[in-house]
Amino acid sequence: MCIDSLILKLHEVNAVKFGQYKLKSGMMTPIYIDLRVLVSHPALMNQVSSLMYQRVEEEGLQFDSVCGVPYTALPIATIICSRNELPMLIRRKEAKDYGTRRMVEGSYREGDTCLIIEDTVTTGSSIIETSEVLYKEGLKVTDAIVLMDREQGAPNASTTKLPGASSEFIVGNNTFSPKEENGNEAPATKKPCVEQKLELSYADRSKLPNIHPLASKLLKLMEDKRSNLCVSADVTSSQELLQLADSLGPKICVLKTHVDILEDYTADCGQKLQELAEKHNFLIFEDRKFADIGNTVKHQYKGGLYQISSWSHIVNAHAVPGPGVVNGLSAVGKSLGRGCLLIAQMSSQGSLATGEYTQAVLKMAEEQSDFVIGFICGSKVGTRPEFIHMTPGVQMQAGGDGLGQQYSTPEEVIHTKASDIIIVGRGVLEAPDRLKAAESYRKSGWDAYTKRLGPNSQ
Ligand code: 5BU
Repeated sequence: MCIDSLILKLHEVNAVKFGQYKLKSGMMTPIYIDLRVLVSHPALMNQVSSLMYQRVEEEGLQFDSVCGVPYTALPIATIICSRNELPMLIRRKEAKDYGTRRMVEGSYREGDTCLIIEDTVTTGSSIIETSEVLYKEGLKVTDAIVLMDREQGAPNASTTKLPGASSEFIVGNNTFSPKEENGNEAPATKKPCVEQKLELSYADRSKLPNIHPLASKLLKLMEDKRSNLCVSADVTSSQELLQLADSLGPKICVLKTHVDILEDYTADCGQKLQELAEKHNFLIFEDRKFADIGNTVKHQYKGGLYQISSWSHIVNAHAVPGPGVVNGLSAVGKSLGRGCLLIAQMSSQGSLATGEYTQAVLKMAEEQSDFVIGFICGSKVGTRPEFIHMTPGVQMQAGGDGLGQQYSTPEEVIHTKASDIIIVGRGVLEAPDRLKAAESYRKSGWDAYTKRLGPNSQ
């Protein structure tokens, strides 16, 4: 079967429609593609699977196993593997919680190669995400076969390798110009090879068209200062806090505070913190963890003793109350250019913020991305490169503190778990030389980031 007749069939079952549609990213597209309905049309499923496998054979692709990007491509991969007796792997979709739950099911050995099957690509982010998960399990992803490419790739797309790939990333795909609604036949085209940048740098991400201005500013200053270190300044005197901010300022991208543990807070402290943030080009993040109804958090954010919104660029919130908590904070902070991190996971042992809860937090963030700039999490949980992932529970040695805190190393957090920013408290505060410790955390975090970007990074 040729690609033209397949498209007509997809059109018949409403898997492909033509018109003007808005994508989740806000981008407009003339083609609406939703291949999730395919599972209800077994003959079409078989045809799609055959066509995709035909392409695998034409390209002469070599691999040890096949992995479908969940969920839509999963049954397609299953059919391909069943018919051709190929070993398959299943990538778990749920975000990885703290701990060591397996993210890839099936039998494989370190260094095995894997072919990815995907139904539709817009920016390629889900392929990248799946290949990152496989890579972290020791697998090499060399190729991906995609049924449809919208050709609306991420900005600044350029060549790079999949993590662990032994050859350039080849998406063997069939792009097409649809038969237009006016009946004019537009020729179907075949495009054998698309190369996409898989890991955007902080600088690339700061320039994304839909990024929140505060997230953009943060990513830019991280690149400029070569720092993905946030120091958690958990001290109890204002003087010590300001002195820390001034001495560690050049090393950090964010200074995190718990203003309510200060014994002597006055408005002057907030003012001086802001001046130091300007002087050393970092952002202030008050780790307030708002978790009440919208109307209450509005007051807690703006008023009271601390007037947090007047001096803190970033705050965070639990998603437990529902979207109202973000609406309340946004009512105060949005016009001030502030941003909020949603707590998607916590570093403490036995945390309830896992699995479906984490997924619900991601959804809430997507729906409120005019104020939410990212997440507190243990590992990268969302795929939108506009969101910033910040991870607490970081020390040079993995372990714990006896009160439930669990530590991972900067390398694990930034390289293995693909988070963006390490949050370090006692690792710096309890060191004999805080400045030296901050520099060594900055360097570890930055080295892990450049390693993650790989040899093709600018
Ligand atoms: P530590 O000294 O590096 O363990 O300090 C970690 C800081 O991060 C501390 O201020 C905590 O309140 C904060 N934190 C955390 O540890 N884990 C979480 O999940 C969140 C915040 Br949210």
